[in-house]
Amino acid sequence: MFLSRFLDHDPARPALATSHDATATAPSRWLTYGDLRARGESAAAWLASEGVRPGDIVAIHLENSLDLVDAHLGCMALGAVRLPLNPHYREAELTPILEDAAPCLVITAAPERFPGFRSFSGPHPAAQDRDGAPLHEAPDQPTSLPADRLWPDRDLTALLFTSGTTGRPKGVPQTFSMWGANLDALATLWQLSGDDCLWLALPLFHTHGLVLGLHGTLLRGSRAILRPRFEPVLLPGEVTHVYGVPTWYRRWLPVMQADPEPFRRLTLMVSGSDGLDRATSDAVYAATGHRILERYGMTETVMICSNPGRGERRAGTVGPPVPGVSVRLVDGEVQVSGPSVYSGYWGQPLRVAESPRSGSGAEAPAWFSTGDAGEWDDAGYLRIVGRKKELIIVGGVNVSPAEVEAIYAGLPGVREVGAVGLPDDDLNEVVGLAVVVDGDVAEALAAVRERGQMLSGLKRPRRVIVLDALPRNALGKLQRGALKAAFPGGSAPDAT
Ligand code: MCA
Ligand code: AMP
Repeated sequence: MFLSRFLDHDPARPALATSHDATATAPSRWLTYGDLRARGESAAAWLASEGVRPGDIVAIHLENSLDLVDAHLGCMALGAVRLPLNPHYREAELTPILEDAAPCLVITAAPERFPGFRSFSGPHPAAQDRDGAPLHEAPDQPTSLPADRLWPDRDLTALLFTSGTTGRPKGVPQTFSMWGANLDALATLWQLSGDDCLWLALPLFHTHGLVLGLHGTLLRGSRAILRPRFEPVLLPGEVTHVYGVPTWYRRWLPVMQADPEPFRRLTLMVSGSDGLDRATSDAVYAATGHRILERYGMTETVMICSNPGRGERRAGTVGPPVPGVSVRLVDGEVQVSGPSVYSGYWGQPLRVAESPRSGSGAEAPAWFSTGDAGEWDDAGYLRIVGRKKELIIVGGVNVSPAEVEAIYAGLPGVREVGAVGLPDDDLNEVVGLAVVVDGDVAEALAAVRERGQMLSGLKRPRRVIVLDALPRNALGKLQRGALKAAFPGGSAPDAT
């Protein structure tokens, strides 16, 4: 159903452009739906020739690019399960994911980073250069599979790893059925149409970019301009929609204020993945006349709540529940149920089987606890007021304090460390690290700095302080609120 809707679009319809030129006013070439289908089938033939079978897990370790899209389409056409990997990740961050998911193949531009894995670095037969011209012909490669082996109807389509609070990332199986109803509900709520053109600079290894951005576009038959990464540039005239994180809008603000026209003519600006501050929302509104649409979701649930496309958007709230999703607050914690909620972490027992069911009867929902603290306003819009889970969100990227702390375990000269999120005007939060030193402070701090290189940039501590001891309660549990307050300019103690 999900795939057939993509396959049924008019093959001549423009679908995707990749733009590497930040100043380009319009993409030089659009790939059509027919092109994407052909590229997917060609990539599937290549994957099959590499021994990949339907249901196998294929890791995709590439920056946003046409190669990346080809890899996704190829897996979809063959029925393989995609494992998107964050190319910023260092070895220590990739290892647990590779151990848990055990992909049969890694598609990467850096095969030396995957010793022990069968990886592929060159362009496969469908790969093309930046302007869409073929990079090479591969007459020896099979270029097609029989039609009955293509685009199989398999529900499990991707594994997205998300920061676990234990420090070990957890794989969330993603199914087309989780995505379908949710994306359709959002399309109605946001008044999306096949004529939209999305500026897609979100990384395609998260739900936000992959599911809402790429798959939302392909499902509706609209268009996207894929960018390698976010830069606060003026938008090409064709763009109608932007999905971004709060950091983007703050970085864009001076550009919008200097030249608001390209932003005024947009139809929709969406912010999610973290809370958007009122000042940025108001400043964007003043500059462009657009009230940014805030919505709230998770890898485990797709989108939970959203402000409407038409109707009142309330800044500082994430809106009412998305149609089809049930949301309740239990002791202030947001809980969710519905068809878009995942059914269990990869390699762990099914969540439904172990969750207490509320109500009675087989139809009663199993509620998923998000770890986010919320409250309803008088119009039934949800406000996210904090987190009950130990999580730091840096520029929309989740960072588990436990994962950061584990990196420093056993470091000579360092007795213990504690990681917290500190407020940041650009990234919302950055990681702060408190260190208890054994011996020479300068040496210990140099070692801490060096060890930090084992983490990707956004997870790396930006502020480091030395303390005599970490604040702990009588049971020895780290008091993260008190630890935050120990940083100069740190925030007051909170629930974490
Ligand atoms: C950049 N770095 C990263 C990432 N991006 N590290 C880990 N993960 C990343 N995603 C590293 C770079 O390698 C660099 O390291 C350092 O951070 C600073 O890079 P810089 O180029 O300055 O960063 P940037 O390009 O300015 O990126 C910041 C950004 C971008 C614009 C905020 O990360 C971004 O677009 N984030 C969106 C994230 C997102 O899509 N989140 C959705 C997940 P070094 O110093 O070593 O060079 S949440 C989700 O999906 C749920 C469902 C939801 O609700 O949306
Ligand atoms: P992830 O696990 O990467 O999908 O991140 C999901 C988490 O991001 C949620 O549990 C929230 O803590 C946070 N989040 C997503 N959207 C919002 C939002 N609009 N406001 C506040 N937090 C958000």
